[in-house]
Amino acid sequence: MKRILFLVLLSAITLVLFNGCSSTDDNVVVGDIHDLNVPDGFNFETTHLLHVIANSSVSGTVVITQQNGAEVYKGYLDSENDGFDRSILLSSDISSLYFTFKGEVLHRNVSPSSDCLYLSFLNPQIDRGERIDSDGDGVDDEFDDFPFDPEICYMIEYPTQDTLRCRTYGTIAYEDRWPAEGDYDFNDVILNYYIYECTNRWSDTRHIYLNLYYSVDGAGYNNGFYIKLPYNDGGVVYYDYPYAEEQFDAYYDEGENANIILQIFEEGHAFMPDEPTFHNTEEDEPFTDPIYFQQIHVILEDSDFPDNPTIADYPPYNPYLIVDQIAGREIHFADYLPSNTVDTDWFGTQNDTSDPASNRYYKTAANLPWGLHMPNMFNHPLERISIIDAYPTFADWVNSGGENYTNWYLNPVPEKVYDFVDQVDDLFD
Ligand SMILES: [Ca+2]
Ligand SMILES: [Ca+2]
Ligand SMILES: [Ca+2]
Ligand SMILES: [Ca+2]
Repeated sequence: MKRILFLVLLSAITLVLFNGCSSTDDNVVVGDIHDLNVPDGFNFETTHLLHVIANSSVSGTVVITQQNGAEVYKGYLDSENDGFDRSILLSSDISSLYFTFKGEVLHRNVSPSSDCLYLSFLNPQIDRGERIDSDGDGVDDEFDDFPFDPEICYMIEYPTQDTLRCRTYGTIAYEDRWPAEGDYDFNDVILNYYIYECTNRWSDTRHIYLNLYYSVDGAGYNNGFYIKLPYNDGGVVYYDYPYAEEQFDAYYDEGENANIILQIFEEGHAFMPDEPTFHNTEEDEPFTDPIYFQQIHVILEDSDFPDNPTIADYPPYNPYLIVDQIAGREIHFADYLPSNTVDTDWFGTQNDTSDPASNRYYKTAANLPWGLHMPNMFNHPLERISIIDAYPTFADWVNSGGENYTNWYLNPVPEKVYDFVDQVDDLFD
């Protein structure tokens, strides 16, 4: 009897050890992107929203910084009215945040699955000398990024500064054969962005400045690029500095929830030289300087931000392609809403499994996307090399539902990616 028990115990221990080993061995080699196990609900997001609720007995500015001191967000804690209550956008590779309020600093660890934080500032330094508020907007000069403009107080940058506290650009990358699957090199169209918003004391956005580069055209199709903003026809939009006026437009979407749409360009090929055929995807071809669209400035007046924001409401908002100038053939990131003028006849055809009735958009049956966003610069895969081959930890990141290898996009196999970041170092300021 004892012997049997011992054997049972031994095999149980062996089983635990074996499983333990195999579950920690998470560098699973996945050779084909179709072999990925994309968890339901995982949409390849490299950023996430964190709802921050903070209180204190006094009012003032809360400054949120990363470990390296780079500022992530600034907003006003109003002790008379609900304190501080905002959802902020975070790069998923940020693991540590500092919240500074009137000299008091609170530290919290965060992960990609953190969605809410409650903070109480119990020891604010009330007497911090003479307070100066030059423009009288209620935010002291010390924290007012626009100390002589009473309409705005804070400047929020997207992406936040990199680890060296330098400005960096985010990357928007597409596969452009939707509703057919492509080769997952994610270099058919790539834009880089640096966007900042200027907000007032109540964190309402009043100005948006968009700095966009059209960096890679590895497409046979002549695609258009658009951005759907979270602001609707409750407000007024003005814009200036449109580059290539004949291509640029800003308008309200049709129908209900008529969000502002920026048409950055209708025909991408018009900006690129005729030769070579593909721009900045093949090593042996000459480099094409990315096209800078000048700074696009959107002025919002009294336009409402959604009460329950989603990630698509934060820069770079909801960017999309219109494929080869075919009206309504839009490509958005996974589960981002299309515009109201999308041609729904494409949904559910070929490899697409979009189903508006179940709020499912722009995913294959295996949950693969047609677009990726990264809050950083990125050396994209060379022509026809799948992202899963170019980035060794991409598969592990996906299989973990985005919890592990959150900076997978910084660690490529050098010979499988285009040497892009170094080449634009001097071009992007
Ligand atoms: Ca002020
Ligand atoms: Ca001000
Ligand atoms: Ca492709
Ligand atoms: Ca390609």
